[in-house]
Parts: sequence; structure tokens; C-alpha cells
Amino acid sequence: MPKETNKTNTNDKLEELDQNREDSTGQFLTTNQGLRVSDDQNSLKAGPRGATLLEDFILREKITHFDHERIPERIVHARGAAAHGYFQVYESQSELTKAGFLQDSSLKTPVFVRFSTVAGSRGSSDLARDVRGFAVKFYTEEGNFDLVGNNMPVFFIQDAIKFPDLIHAVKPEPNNEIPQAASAHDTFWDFISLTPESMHMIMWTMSDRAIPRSYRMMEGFGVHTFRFINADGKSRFVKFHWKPLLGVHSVVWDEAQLISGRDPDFHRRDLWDAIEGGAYPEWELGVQIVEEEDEHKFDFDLLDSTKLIPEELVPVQRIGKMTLNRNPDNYFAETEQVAFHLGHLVPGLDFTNDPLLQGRLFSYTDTQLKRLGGPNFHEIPINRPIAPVHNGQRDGHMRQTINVGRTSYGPNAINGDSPAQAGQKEGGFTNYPERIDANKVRARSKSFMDHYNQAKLFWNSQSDTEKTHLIKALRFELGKVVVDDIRNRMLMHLAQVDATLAKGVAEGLGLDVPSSNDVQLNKSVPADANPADYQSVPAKATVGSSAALSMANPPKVGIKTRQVAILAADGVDASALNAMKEALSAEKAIIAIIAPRLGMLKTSTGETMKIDASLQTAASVLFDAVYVPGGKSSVKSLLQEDEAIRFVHEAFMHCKAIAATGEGVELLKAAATGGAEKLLDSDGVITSLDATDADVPSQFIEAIGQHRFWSREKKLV
Ligand code: HDE
Repeated sequence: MPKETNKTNTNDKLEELDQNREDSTGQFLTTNQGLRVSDDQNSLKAGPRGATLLEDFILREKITHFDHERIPERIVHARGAAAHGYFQVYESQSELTKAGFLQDSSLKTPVFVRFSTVAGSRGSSDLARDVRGFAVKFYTEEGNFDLVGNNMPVFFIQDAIKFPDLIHAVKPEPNNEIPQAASAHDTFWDFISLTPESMHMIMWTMSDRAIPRSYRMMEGFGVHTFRFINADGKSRFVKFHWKPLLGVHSVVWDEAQLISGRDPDFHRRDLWDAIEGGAYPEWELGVQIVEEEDEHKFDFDLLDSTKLIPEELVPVQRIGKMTLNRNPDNYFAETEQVAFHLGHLVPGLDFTNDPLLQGRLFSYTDTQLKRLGGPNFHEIPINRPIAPVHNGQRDGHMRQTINVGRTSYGPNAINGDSPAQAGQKEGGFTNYPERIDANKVRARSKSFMDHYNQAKLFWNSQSDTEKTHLIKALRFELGKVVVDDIRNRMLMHLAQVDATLAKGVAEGLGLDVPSSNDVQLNKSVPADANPADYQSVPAKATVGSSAALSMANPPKVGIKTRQVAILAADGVDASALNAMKEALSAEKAIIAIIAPRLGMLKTSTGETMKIDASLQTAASVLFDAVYVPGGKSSVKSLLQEDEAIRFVHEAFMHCKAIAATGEGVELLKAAATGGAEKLLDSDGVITSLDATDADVPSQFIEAIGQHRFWSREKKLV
């Protein structure tokens, strides 16, 4: 066979997308047939006041297209945002895998990444308490590889057959379609309280991981165990991780709820703005490798997606880096129409028998058929591989390719048996020949029945602040539950995880932890099964902890792209303001001047400065930190604005870095509840009565880098 040269680098994918771009700048308006339109303001009528004529094909084309603009939203992960970029491996991974995109450190493989929430509709808030999708499409020379993961390393259920139940339970209730994008309601907790296998995942979704500060500050996980296969055919198990170079950070729940009102597009905007501003988000790709012979050496099953491999047992090796450097041109064409699928695989990778993974392999193509309307969705520009496509598949809705020749079958002699099957040497995909010799059964492996130990591991690994947040999240969620039995069942499960956790939640609900130690709460037992086969393994008294599971003590990664609000009004101290702006800009933080009104600001020296937002449109929850410079008349004006006082108060409540100099300190005092001293003496609050104290900017920068000051919060554990 003549060897076809594949297109290779990121530019090729972008060029291909460019060919499909339409830019109407300087062009005449036309119909979809290219006919120039002279009047797009009036429909064709019998007289100026007359009836509209059916003959008006221009009107009908326009309205018909409009009527068909919406496609079904994704049943899960409907709300998302995406970006283009590239991936580069650090060094050849040929020992582990023959996958082409993991061989050559000079090769940039184009990627398209879509982040999402799971439960909400397309128009829901970015800040819902929820798992985040983290789906990466690699356009490799050997075909597309989709790593369709989440920002949490485990999942709620062990078998795909339960997915529709899980999603029905979490989605708005069917009678009144309430609540939107929230798990805090009866049906979700009813299902969870009867499904012990969910307990580990519940720890994650009730933690602050479920309310990230930014998509750019989330980890990603492939969740399932996959296989790497090298050129010798040797297979090893692999778990995939994405490690963000900006560290892992979250907001607090009160803040999340406020952001949902102030800016429901917070995450979408943050990703867009960072890329537009040239602060390209980066993640390292990590792998945990387990040798075939070690498959059974753990006290959990590698095929069970409710379990992770603690990094202490198998370290994460960072093998490459992904950079997102271009926003989509068109949300619908790219972000909405992108179609991910675990079955988009390249040689050197393969699946395991994880029953969740196996079910997903069916679901993704099926859902695209419905959502994108037919079998040709791979021809939509965003889904097209850069590798050439040749096969006998033909026709169907919206077919774009004009296949030439007489043959669409094989074997054929008319076209010299083309397209020909590719042997392994020619890059043909072959499945890993895993031996399977078993009875056909509907059953769950006993090795999947440990539902509490890793939930316990997660709990043990959290800082006291994280534990407090977890208890509060459960109090919130179960507090919204109306049916009492559900709360009691959940407390029984939580007692299996940890006594302090259960007690903390019970106290907030005004309940006692039920005395029954009923680990038999597993109601996901088939009709004729022996209940003993489904009995949960009781939690061990002590389970270790794993540092990687906590977000406390984040690595110091500076304050690049952190949003800092500067509260000011006319008469603001020019030298203090400028010194702070200079210091923050040098660290690549993003600064916004917030004033009582929009327009231009006059500083103490008469300099004019653009105001970025007024106190009516800005809010502290949209920023990482706040600075109040001095200047008598500036601070006097701010003191008259409730929003300014609330701004500082909220930033303090949410444990953010706050700085004030000169008269600016007065605003902090006004914002203090429980005594000004308490606020001024708190960690992360930097004040100086010296209006131009040269130490303040550096102390403030150091404080912003800490992300939050949890010592201000009341601990529950
Ligand atoms: Fe998905 N999932 N999923 N999922 N999933 C979809 O496919 C499904 C699961 C994930 O940005 C759907 O194109 C089943 C785990 C992401 O476009 C659908 C099961 C993980 C996205 C589907 C799971 C994911 C989806 C809906 C249980 C993390 C968004 C729209 C067996 C490893 C991709 C679509 C995007 C989307 C099915 C469980 C991640 C219905 C049946 C576990 C990131 O096919």
C-alpha cells in the first residue's frame, strides 16, 4: 500500500478549522443559496399593509433556519466552556506505550478541551455544587484520542446500568422541575442513601472540589483504569491525571451561591479572559502505572471506579504538558458540537473491564446520534481528525464528504482492494488480547463491596478547614431534604465513614446519629440475589491518609491572573494607588478599579484614571483580594456607600487577602462586625496608617498567594 503522509501539527488543525470560518466583514448579505438580498427589513406583502405572501422564500428561509437553531442539549454536562491548545510529551514514553503522540517531545498535538458541570441545563450557573467534566480531544496523527474525565478521581456508581437512575435522581424533580443544577433535594439523597457505593464520591462532591475557583485551577482525572500497550505488546494498567500549574483552588459555598447571582458565567468568563489576556492555562499529564502482575495487590479492585489509587502507593509520573492558548470562534460550532467518546482511541491504549467504562463505550456514540442528528457528526469541523479518514461508510444525514469511485465495500478488486486494512506495522489498531473465560452472569464482584474505606481515607486526609466545609455542605444539602428517613439513612452511612463527621452533620440537622450500625443499607441488590453477596465491607477502624487528596497548603504558584479589586473614589492617594498597581502588575495579577460610579477617577494629584466597574456591578465574590488606598475624600465617599462596606465585609468573611493604607483603614473598621480589632488583627489583613508604606504591596502579594486565610473561620472539628 502506498503510505499516506499524515498531516502533523497544531497548525494543520487550525488551518482546517479556518477553512470553515465565515467572516461577513465587508460582505453583502445573502440567502443560504448565495443570492444577494436587497431588503432584509420587510417581508413581501400584498401592499404595504397587506397580508404577507407565502411566496416570500427569503422570509421563510430565515425563519425556518431560526426555528431549527437549537439541538438537544447534552443529557449530562450540558453547560460547558472550551478552548483550543496543544499537548507536548516531555520525553518518549515508548517503554510504556506505542501511542504516537507520546513518543516525540518536539511534536505538538492539537487538543480541544471542554469543561462542564454535570447536572444543570445549558443556562445554569457555573458555580453549582457539582462534579466538573474535563474532556480532552487529542487530534493525533493516528486518529483522535478522547480522554473524557472529571475533576474528581472516582465516580458515584460502579456499573453503567445505574447511570440513568443516578442522573434522574440528581436532575430537577420530574413533577415541578425543581431544583435546577443542585443535588440538595430529596430524590438525589434518597438514591444516594440507598447506594453505599456512592459514599466515597459523596465525600468529594461535598468537599470544596465541587466549587472550583476556576477551571484553570482544577485537577483532572481519567477515573477508570486504562491500559498502555508498548510496541512489544506488553500491557500495563494506567490511570490518567491532569495537574494544573496554577495549583488547585476553590471558593467557599456562600461565595459560590453569591457568584451564581452576580455572574453565573464566572468560570466561562475566567477561562475566556485568561486566554484572551495571554495567560494560557497549563496542566501536566500524569500517569500512575501498575504492572499486570500487580493487578490484585491492592485492597480495592482496579476495575472499580469508586476507588482511586493513593499516590503514596503508586506515584504520579508527570509525562507532558497541555497548554490552552486559543478561544473558540463560535460557541455552537465548536463547544456545543464537539463530540467526545471514550471509544476514540489510538494504538498503544486500550480499555479494561471496568463495568462503568464498558457501559460508557456504548453511550457516547448513541448520545451524539441523537444530539447531532445522524451518523456523520465526525465530519463537523471540530470533530474531524487530522489523520485521514477512508472507509466504506456512506450517506446518512448531512453527509459532507464526496466519496469518489464505485466501491464502498471490501474486499473489492475493482478499486484494488482499497482502502486496505492496516497491519500493526502500518499503524493498524489491535485490541489487547486479554483472556476472558467466565460464566455469563449479572453480578457484582465481591471485590467491589468495600464502600467506606476510601471515603474514610478521603475524610482522614482533609485539613480541619476542609472537614468543616464538608460537614457544612452536608448540613446544607440534607437540610434541604424534606423526607426525614433520608437524613437518618445518610447519617448511618456517614457514621460508617467517621464518627466526628456524622456527629457534626447530625448536630446541624438537629438529629442524633442513629445507633444502628446497618451496613446492610445497600438497596441496590438484584431481586433473586443472595443479600450476603451484596453486603458492604465494614470500614476498618483506621485507614491511612493521603496528602494528595487535600487542597490545603497549596503549592506557592504566585498570583498570576488573580483578580484584585482596588476600591477608590475621587481624591484617592495617587502614589499609594500607583505603587500598588505597579507591584501587582509586575506579578501579572489583574487589577480592577472599583468606584461608586463609572467613568474617570481624579486622583489626589489630579491624574485621571479609568474606572473599571462601579460598586453596583462589581462584588467582592468576583475577586481574589481587595485593596483600599488612602486619600481623605476618596475614603469619605466610600464610607457613604453600603456596597463598599459590604465589599470589604464579604471579602473578610470569605477569608480573602485585604490591604488598606492611610485613611483606607477606616473603611476596614467600618466593615468589621464583632469589633474592628478582630478584623484588623486577622491573618491576611494588611494595614498601615502610613499612606505610602512601601512594605504593604509585597505583603499583600504574599497574602494573595496564600489564596485564603482559614483561621478566620469557625472550625467544626
Ligand atoms: Fe459521561 N456522558 N457517562 N462520564 N461524560 C456524557 O455524552 C455516561 C461518566 C463525562 O464535554 C454524555 O456527549 C454514562 C464518568 C464528561 O461533551 C453521555 C456513564 C465520567 C462528559 C454520557 C458516564 C464521565 C460526559 C452526555 C456511566 C468521568 C461531557 C453528552 C457509565 C470519567 C463531555 C455526551 C463533553 C458526557 C454517558 C459516567 C465524563 C450521555 C452512561 C465516570 C466529561 O453519553
